[in-house]
Amino acid sequence: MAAPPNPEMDAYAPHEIERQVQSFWDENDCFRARRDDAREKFYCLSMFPYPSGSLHMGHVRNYTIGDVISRYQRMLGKNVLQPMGWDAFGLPAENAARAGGIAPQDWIERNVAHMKRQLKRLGYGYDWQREFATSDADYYRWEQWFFTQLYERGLAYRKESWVNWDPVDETVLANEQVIAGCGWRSGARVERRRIPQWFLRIGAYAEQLLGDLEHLAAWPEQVRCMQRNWIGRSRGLTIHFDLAGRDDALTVFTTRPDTLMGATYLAVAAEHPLLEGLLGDNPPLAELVEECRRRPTAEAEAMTREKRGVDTGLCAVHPLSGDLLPVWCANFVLMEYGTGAVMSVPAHDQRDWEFAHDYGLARRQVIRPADGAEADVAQGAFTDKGVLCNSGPYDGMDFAAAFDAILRDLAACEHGEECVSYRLKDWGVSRQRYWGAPIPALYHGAECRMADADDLPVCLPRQHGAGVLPLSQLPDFQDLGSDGEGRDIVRETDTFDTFFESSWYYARFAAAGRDLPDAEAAYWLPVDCYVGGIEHAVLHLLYARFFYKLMRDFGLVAGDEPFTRLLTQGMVLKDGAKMSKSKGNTVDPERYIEKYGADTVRLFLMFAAPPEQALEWSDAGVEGGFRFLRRLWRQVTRHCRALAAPAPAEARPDTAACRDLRRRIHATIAKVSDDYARRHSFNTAIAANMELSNALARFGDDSSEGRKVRNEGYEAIVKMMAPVTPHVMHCLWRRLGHETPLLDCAWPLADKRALRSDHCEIVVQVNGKLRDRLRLPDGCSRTLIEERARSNDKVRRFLEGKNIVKTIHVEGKLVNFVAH
Ligand code: ANZ
Repeated sequence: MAAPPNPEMDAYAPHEIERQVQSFWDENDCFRARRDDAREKFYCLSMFPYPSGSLHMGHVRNYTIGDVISRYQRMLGKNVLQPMGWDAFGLPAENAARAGGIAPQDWIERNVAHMKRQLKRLGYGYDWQREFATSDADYYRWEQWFFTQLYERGLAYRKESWVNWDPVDETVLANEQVIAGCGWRSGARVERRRIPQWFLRIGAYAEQLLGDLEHLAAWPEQVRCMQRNWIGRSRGLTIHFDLAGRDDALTVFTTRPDTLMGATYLAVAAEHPLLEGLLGDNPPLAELVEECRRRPTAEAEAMTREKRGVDTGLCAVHPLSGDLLPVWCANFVLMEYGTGAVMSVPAHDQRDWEFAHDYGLARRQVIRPADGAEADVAQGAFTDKGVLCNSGPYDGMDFAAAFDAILRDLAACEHGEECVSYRLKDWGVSRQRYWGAPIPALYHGAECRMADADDLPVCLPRQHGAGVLPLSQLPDFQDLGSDGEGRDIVRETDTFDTFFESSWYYARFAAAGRDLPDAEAAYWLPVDCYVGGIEHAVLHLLYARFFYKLMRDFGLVAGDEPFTRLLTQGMVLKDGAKMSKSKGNTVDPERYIEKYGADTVRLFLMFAAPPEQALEWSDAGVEGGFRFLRRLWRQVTRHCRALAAPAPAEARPDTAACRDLRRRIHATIAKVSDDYARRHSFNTAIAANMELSNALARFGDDSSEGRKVRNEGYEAIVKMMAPVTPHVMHCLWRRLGHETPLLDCAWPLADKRALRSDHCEIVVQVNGKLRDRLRLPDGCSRTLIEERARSNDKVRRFLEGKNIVKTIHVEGKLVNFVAH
């Protein structure tokens, strides 16, 4: 039964519609996700936002994609979970507090309230029962507990280490937060400092993190490749060089042991412990060490900076030739990689070549090109792998043979062994900030202990206003009196890197309680589809994978990987440039919602580009989206009104046109289903629906048969557009006479019989060239088809004066005349 036409509802009034439909969803608790072991689950997660103030268009795009996927999966009959929360810790809240005199907690709360209202206005189907902010003590309590467990098992440790220090933000920076020697936020020149820091042993999981990338078939190859490079596995040797006149040895790491006979000096990093006893007698060395201390370690910078070095005065003994090699300190050697020391082979490594050139050090060629050509190492290093020369017993060997032979000989004299090195460093999780989760360690004098489980959470003390201080400057937080043995108890004042919170939030969303393991989390995990920006390709996604493996090894979750499928959405551009606050080219989503409604904004974002590609913002495009919805609204309204009256008695159905239209409807269903399911190609799916709606508008048959087909068409469009523009489609579905909410309707299935045609199209070729197409009823004989093809005007011209020597006939498809 069609709903009675309501004159007031006749114009498309998006705001009114959206308000009503959202209250319907709220009142019926439509998005509450409940575990149901009998049903297949689908966990769709979009990267949760930092509550910085208000949503920008990038968020809106991200969350629309996630919502469309969630609603589509629900129509496929799956039990869907789509949660949302807030990544609330981090510097901006602290900075805002300083600038605005407001407590970080209050600033976050205010922003969360505003952004939540915006998300609701956009109609996203989130299970808000599961909402949390990572700054809730109730949230970080569990991760503090987990950290104590990692510590017990040696997977978290404390070590003095060099850090990049931002003197303005007064914080340690990760290498990738140092850009051209300056802090990424403050722009201040970064300094080097040595302080005790907490680390997680991600290095112990490097091999698994690398190997399991191969199983992530539904991740973009680009992201897997970036992770592979970031982990940076290198197979090589560690070689021990005895130091002349001393008892100790210097160990280097090399991936090119084939060049060992060409090593002419060794070089160590400025932070290498070997230098400690030498600085007093060597002022230039002390000066270089001091200079390096002031510079950040960012790898990219170390590669490009001017090469500087000082002779340490030490000599090393070549383990195979017995030659003495000078030991230098050089600013291009990184303490964090390999062993912090290298054997330098100027003839075959460009950095070594330049350094040797600048400091007048020897060069010795030991590799020549495999094709017999000459390499002029006086002009620059020859860095390819080739054939060994000037290398005594190894002459003539290729890289692989030399690797094995030299390894064998070094192993025999206990001067070397095989070694795999990773570029991936253990993850430094300490931050010297206020607005983060406190690290739950205590110091009894010099002894470090973890807080008892009963004493968790270690809560962040509340601070007000402009004077927000790091925890190390809050005596009340730190000083806990003394223990039974008379030692002072002092609390750790570092807080966790905020990547810590985002490494497991997906598991907390899935859980019924606050802690893992949890039966409900076991049901929902892993995330079936994770949607977010490519900028998280390395750090966040690597840490989250690492955490999942840790949790698995503690028996808290099952499986190896947290995210089965990853969808990285493209950027939103304005006039070709990334839309961003710093560029001042943002458009405010709220303004457009105000003007056109949320459905139009959602439609535009899904229509203007496929999810993975960049999307150019266009006011005309938004306007176009609105016009489409308004037109569809009118069409369906008109159609429903027509249905309310009996079909005119004189109207005879145009059977052929009805059949054509049905074919078109079902062909669209098949195409759109494929676009949604296989390719996430929502833009082409929407385009197909637009074309179908045009075809329906043109279809004039008002017989009862014609109305039936038209109705079938509109119902299909409404269902297929439901994930994208759920509010307006919800209402149109009602108007089409349905009680069951659209949200829970089954996705339409293409009727194979309707797809079948009673005509076929035959391509006609002469000598393989297309000359015409024939439309013929099914069931024509071969002879008749060939006869029609031959007598066709466009074909006849090309056959004139020629002999048909052969006719190739592919049934139902093609006729090709071979004629000379
Ligand atoms: C001798 C040699 C000869 C090297 C040659 C290269 C070419 P990947 O492959 O990226 O792992 N290296 C080792 N530790 C280093 C450190 N702490 N700082 C700077 N450089 C370091 O790089 C391994 C190569 O980088 C090693 O192999 C070493 O130089 C250098 F023709 O050893 B090679």
